[in-house]
Amino acid sequence: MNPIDLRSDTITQPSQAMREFMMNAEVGDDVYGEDPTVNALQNKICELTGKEAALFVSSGTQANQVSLSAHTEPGNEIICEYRSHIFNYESGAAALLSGIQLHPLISEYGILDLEQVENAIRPKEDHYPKTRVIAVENTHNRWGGTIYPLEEIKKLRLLADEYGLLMHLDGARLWNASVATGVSLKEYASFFDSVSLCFSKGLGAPVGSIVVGSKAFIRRAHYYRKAFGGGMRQAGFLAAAAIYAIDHNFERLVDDHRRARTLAETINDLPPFVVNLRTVETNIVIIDTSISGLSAPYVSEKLAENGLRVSAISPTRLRAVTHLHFDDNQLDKAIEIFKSTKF
Ligand code: TLP
Repeated sequence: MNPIDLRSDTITQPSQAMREFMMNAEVGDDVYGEDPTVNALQNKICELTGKEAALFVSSGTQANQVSLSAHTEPGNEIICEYRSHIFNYESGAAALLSGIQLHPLISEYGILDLEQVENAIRPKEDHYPKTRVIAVENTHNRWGGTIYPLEEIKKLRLLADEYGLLMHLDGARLWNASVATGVSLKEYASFFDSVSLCFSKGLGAPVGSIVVGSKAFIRRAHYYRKAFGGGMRQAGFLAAAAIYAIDHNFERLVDDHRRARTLAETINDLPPFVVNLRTVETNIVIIDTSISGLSAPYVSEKLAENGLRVSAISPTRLRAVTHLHFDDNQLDKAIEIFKSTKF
């Protein structure tokens, strides 16, 4: 039997219907701006987010990094959250590619404290780096798929405006936040200068992300995409998968959220493991193994032996992510494996 794979929502395979849609895509050279399917995707996302312009890119990391480059000059500083993807999981790219530094702030659930942010904004004096951008993540991966409340985003925007700062949203899973809250992508995006979105997470496309913002911002992002080696040619095959994914797999994210909730509640009731249910707002479940005295890598190895794959994201924390291929049947099996595994 194939193992149940909850390491990430990135592991899904394109369905037959998605493959056929990809295969039939009209394509052209996107470096010349001549791929009709890439252009159609970019227009579709502009409509969905209410932004002037969009740029299809190869990955969520590239979407974030072209955005940061387009917003900054070397030596600038970005305020972000300490568990954020741009700080932890992008291979030091902000320093490597843009020559900027990140100023991470400790938070609860990925939601920045306004006073802390205000204190982190540098005085305009030559000893200091220039603070340029406030970056937030919604949903927040390492915090367990938490949603950044719209009211907090609004307050942050007011603060950013007061200090003349830009705002970037790592919205790799903004789809999940939108489906869970009913807040449209457009409404979320309206508070940001740039937003990145991924097609290869819960939406189930094989490759691809996009970044949106003003025309002037996207012009700069376009330069950096090329400079970072991200200019793709007949990329319409991939853009077609993204179009298909939005049309077929966006609304169904509620099912992933429901299954994550059930999984979280069940695991939390099993004596050796703890899930902070406050964090389970979308499709990610973080399981704390510390009370059991067992390490997360050990627990993950034991589960894998019994056919369930999850990732150990720290010595005492496991991550399980629900997705397109994880149905109710698999949910029952996953719970059974958790209950029956001898740790
Ligand atoms: N996250 C991946 C890993 O990198 C951890 C995952 O399995 O969840 N922003 C956020 C919030 C993300 O979670 C990710 C991917 C990215 C950006 C980067 O996307 P890719 O992997 O396409 O570069």
